Amino acid sequence: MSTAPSDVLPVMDGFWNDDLAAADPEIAAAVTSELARQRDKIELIASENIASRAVLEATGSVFTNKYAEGYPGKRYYGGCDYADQVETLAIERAKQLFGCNFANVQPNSGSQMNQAVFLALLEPGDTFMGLDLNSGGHLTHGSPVNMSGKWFNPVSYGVTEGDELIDMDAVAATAREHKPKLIICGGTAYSRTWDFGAFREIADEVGAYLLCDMSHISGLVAGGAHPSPFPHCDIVTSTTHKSLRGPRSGIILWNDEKLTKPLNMAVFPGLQGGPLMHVVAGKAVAFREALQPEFKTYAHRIVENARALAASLEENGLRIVSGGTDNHSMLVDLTAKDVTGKAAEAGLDRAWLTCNKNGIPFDTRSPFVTSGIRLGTPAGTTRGFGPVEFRTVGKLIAEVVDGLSKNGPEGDAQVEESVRARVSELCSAFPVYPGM
Ligand code: DSN
Repeated sequence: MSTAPSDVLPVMDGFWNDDLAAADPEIAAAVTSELARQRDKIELIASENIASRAVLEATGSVFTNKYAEGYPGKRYYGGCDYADQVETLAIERAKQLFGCNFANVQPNSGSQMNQAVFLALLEPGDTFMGLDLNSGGHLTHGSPVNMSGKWFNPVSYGVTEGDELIDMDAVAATAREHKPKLIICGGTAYSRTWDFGAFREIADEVGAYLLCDMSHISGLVAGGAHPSPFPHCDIVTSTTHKSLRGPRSGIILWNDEKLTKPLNMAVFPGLQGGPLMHVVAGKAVAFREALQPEFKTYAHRIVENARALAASLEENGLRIVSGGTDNHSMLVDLTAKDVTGKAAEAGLDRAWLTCNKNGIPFDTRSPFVTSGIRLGTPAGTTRGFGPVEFRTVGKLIAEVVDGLSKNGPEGDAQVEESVRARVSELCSAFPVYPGM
């Protein structure tokens, strides 16, 4: 057999050597622009963060190439020695971080981790309870447009109109009436402490499984800045890219061995094929980071910063839903300013403050318009902002909103220019990915 090189190249020129800029200038330009955006604007989207270089490197690693269907030690493919190492490390670190007995680190996303719980515990048509989307719940907790709401029977609970807090008596009454098989606690726009013990009592009374989707607060739980859903909850799910500051992905955690087979089987082969091993590697790195003592400081700082931001917004004339925050996030009600969430998101973006429009409880506007914005402090805290900087951010937001209130959706260009300059000063003082 000839060992002479073929005269037909099996790969295109530069395949082994070119970096992205050489191989694909258009995508490289978009990546460079996105880096500049993350550097130059203040990220206030409560579900976003700035992952470490190490997380990015692991997530962009050669594990991209590897199929590893199955679980460590029981794979359907050869060559999984290092994949097994990575996944085992991720599992062990997740268990240590959250103080539980079992972890599945394969879900590709938040939606898939929650779908896996449904597949493991429920039959189509079964009744479950979750926080209403309009009260800060998540699409996968029973929205009529999501599979959870189409294939199952969701019964929602919400916040009360007076104090905008979850009324646990109402949760108990709804559970007694509908006898759900599963109760979900956790949400995407609820800024108060979750009383997991109270949910446990209700779940026990009606014989329901209790799931906490702690996606938004998992970094706070890891760092001891929010009570843990364990031991109260049967199953805990979390995305890994929010306050936990890992790659975009999901995990499932539990304590009872009886749940191991149904949950693992639901993830693979129930819903997914080969796990994204490069992302599992990124998760392992993020869990290691979150196990360091500095992460506790980070988690507490997120909450301290959120309180400073909420206080500053209130002092500058903006209403915070439920009167404040206990976690990383807050909803700002713009009704009194006669400004929509849509206009505020656009105006703040022009001033280099990035956030998302968000419905407030009992909002009369559509989800595409809304009467509020949602703000969060995890990303700003990662770049080094403290309460002083977040107080300034609150003032800058109020200035932009006042411009919108006076002038309508086009806002006040002078004010927005002046805010942009002060945002730039803050961003330069707290650089993101220096040296990248
Ligand atoms: N889209 C996420 C959030 O922003 O909260 C939840 O999936």
